[in-house]
Order: sequence, then C-alpha cells, then structure tokens
Amino acid sequence: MIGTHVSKIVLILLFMFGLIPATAVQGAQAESGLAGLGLPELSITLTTSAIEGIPDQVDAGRYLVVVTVDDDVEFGGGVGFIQPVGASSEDVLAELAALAGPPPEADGASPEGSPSAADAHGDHEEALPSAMFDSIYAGGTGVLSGQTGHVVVDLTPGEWIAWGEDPEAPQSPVIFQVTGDMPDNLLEPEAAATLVMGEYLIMVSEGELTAGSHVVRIDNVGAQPHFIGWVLLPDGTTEEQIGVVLDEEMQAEMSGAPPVYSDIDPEEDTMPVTFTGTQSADTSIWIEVDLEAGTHGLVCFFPDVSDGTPHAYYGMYTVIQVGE
Ligand SMILES: [Cu+2]
Repeated sequence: MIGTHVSKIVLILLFMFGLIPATAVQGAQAESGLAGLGLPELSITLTTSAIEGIPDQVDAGRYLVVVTVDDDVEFGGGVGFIQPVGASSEDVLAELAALAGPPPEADGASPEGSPSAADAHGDHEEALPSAMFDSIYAGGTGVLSGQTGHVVVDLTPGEWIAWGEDPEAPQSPVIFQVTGDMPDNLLEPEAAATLVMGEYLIMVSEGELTAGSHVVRIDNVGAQPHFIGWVLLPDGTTEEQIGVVLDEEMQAEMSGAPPVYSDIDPEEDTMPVTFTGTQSADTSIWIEVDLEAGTHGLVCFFPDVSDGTPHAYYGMYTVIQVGE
C-alpha cells in the first residue's frame, strides 16, 4: 500500500519540476535578502551527480545555505537536510531510495475519490518505513538550473545527510557531522510573510505574499514532516480544481493509465515557483522567493505516517492570491 501512494511524490515532483523547462520560469535572480545578516554560510553546488561544498564537519548553528545548480543539471534540483534519529544514515537513505522504485501493481484499493481516508482508519499493520519518519528534517530549497537559491536552516549537533530532496535526484547524498552546541541567541531573519504547515494545511499566518522578491518564513506547527511544492496556477484557479487534478492523478495511478486531465493539466498550465525542503515539527526555515502576481498553489506530498498517502490527499493544499 505504501508504495502505491508514496510513488505519488515522485510523480508529482516530476510533473511540477521535471517536465517544465527551467527557461519557462518567471523572475530574474534577485539579490539575496538573507545574505549580509552575518549568518554562517554553507555554499553548495549541485552538479549532475554530486552535492559539492559541504565540509565533513561544521559547527552547530543557524546557516545561510546558498545553493547553486549547474547549468547542465536538467530541470534543476534541490538540497534538504536530514538528521537520522535511532537509525543509521544508511537506513534512512535506503528507505528514501525505496520511494523511487517503480510504481507497484494496483493493489485493489478503491479507485475513486480518496482511498486514503479508508486506509487511515483501517486496521493497518503493514510495515511502514520508520527511519524516515523518525528522522529530523531541517528543511532546504529547490533551485532551477543555472540559478542560485538561499535558505536559512538550523543544523543541530549530530550526524546529518544532505540530499537532493527527491528520491530520484541524480546527486549522491552527503553525510556530514555537526559538532559543538547550538548558539543561544539565534538570529531571526525578517520576513515579509510567514507560512505555517500542519495536518493538513498550509496557510499564511503573518504578513502577506506580494509580487517581487521576498524573504518568507516557513514554520512546521504540526506533528509530521511537511514540505511545500509551490506553483503558479492559471488566474482564478480554485482549491476545488486542484482537488480534481489530484483525483485524476490518483485514478491514473490506480489504473496504470496515463492521467487524463479534465480541467487543469499540470504540465501545460502550471509553472514551478519553488519547493521547500522537508521540515519536521517545530522547525523554521527562511527562503527567498521571487513571486509573480497571480494565483499560486501550495501543496505537500510528504507521505502520511498512518498509511503513506501523500498529505495532498488529506487536503494539504491551498490557493493563495499574490497581489501586485
Ligand atoms: Cu505534509
């Protein structure tokens, strides 16, 4: 069961970030509002096969992570940070790699509507991955080819994995050590808006999103890990229309046929804005986003701890109007 649902993450990340040429994305690179705050910096380059620039050991702290993706990395990439808890880094990586496996056979789950709801309340003792759910996710950011992204994350003491934030990312994960104590007085970057994620919602809790380049704070106020896939939608798209796309994706997966979109075709009709690295409960990140005015869709596909169903199928998506 979990394989069936989890493979949705891969599918949807692919359609959001894999099938749309980077040149289609709006917005020029703006100067970083996060640089110059005096945060220690981690400069990372993504090549077609590697995550470069992470030392074997760094001091604990709140970092400005500057991620540059080489021009020849097709479709861009991303970096996220994971701290294994009660498991080895190898175990966590093995579970994440398994998410990238081929889509399993349809397993008799209901093809209509939200099969997840039935699963969630069922007697579900299948072996769900545990190392990946127990891990601490510090966040990260997605970046398009040839561009540079900025994200502020907390790296607490212990062993960490930097990975491509996608089980199918071509870059090998990097394991590194964070030592010393977390500083007491962590600087809080100023943000134009704060987004909160929880079960199962994404919403603006402070400030507002407007066109232009801004620092946005993202807090996970829920219990499970979450991330945000962020796209620009056709003007006036509603949450109901996103629900239709999700249902059609689910139906396609259950039947094994390619999806047939009755309304919005994600490949044709949406443009990627960014995605954020997965965050555990009680973590905050700050990212820079360059927003176009219009209708934006924010959605989380992290697998639910109960049954592996991506959170989007529990309603974790929202539409936000970004004004001029
Ligand atoms: Cu989520």
